[in-house]
Amino acid sequence: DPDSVTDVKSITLTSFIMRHTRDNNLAILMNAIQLSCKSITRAVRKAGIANLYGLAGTENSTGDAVKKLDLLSNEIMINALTHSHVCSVLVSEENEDPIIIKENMQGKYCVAFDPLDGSSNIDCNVSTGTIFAVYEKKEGSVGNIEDVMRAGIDLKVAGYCMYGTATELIITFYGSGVHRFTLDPSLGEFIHVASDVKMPTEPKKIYSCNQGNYGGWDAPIQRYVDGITAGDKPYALRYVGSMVSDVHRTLLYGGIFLYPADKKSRGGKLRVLYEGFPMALIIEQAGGMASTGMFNGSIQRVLEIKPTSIHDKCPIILGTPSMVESVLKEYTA
Ligand code: P6P
Repeated sequence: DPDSVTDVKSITLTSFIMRHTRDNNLAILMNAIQLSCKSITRAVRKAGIANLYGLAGTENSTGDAVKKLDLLSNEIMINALTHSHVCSVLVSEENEDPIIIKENMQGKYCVAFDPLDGSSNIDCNVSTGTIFAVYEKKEGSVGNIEDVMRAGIDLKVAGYCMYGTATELIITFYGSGVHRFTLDPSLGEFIHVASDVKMPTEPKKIYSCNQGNYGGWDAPIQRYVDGITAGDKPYALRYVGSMVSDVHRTLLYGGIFLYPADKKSRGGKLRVLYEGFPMALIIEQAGGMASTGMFNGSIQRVLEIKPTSIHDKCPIILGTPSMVESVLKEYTA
């Protein structure tokens, strides 16, 4: 694992990884991931011109059948990770079944990812992102689903790339803090911006949720939102509808992001392996908190959930610890 970082400003992600990672395989993995993010950035940013918007099956100017951006992003990720020769199991939001890499191309990592989260927003140019979570294969495993049916506390690496005004990459190595990089398109390099990123101790009073679902939430969640929007100094509501954007703002400004369970879906909407776990690890490593609220009969830390299938869902309440705790207190009120 990377040792604690000192002042490493203005170096690239590649040199950051090489300087701080004793493990050559991790360096190769992070290069495959950053290459994917650069390729997806390019696809996302030229979508309008290259007629990549919209549904699969449309044709571009040369008559080629173009893929929907999220299918293209998925292929980019799968190809880069497969040809890195350091992965054995891949789980993608776009693939029903896990991808087991061929024996002669296997390596020690298992990666769960959402190649283009929030892609329903792409047609109106709202920011989207790639989310990834990395386990090491279990001792002696030949690479199978059991390598990823594990709690989030077993993760080695987690991160996301946000395709916003700038392309930003947030990466955490479990136990070594959160690091922030911004893509310099003229160099094609992710430039190191900050290490050991921490949530602000003076958080902005922002809550982030789909208020439209209020009617289906459990009463404690409704009571919490009623409380923070009452009186003469209510919280501000900020909701992009792209998890990467809403979590990135919460990480940097403070506040709380909630996607609770509701009457229709008791597990909420967000996926454990490639949304809940990576975002929870990043927020916790930055000094925040990530809980499920009441879920399957108990209030759980997101990272301690034991997934039973690769597309499991879980409710998520994450952000500034005092705010998350205020939600949990409503369950015992
Ligand atoms: P809703 C995007 O579709 C996504 O998976 C997350 O990125 C986002 O946080 C959530 O769903 C938005 O869901 O129901 O509010 O549209």
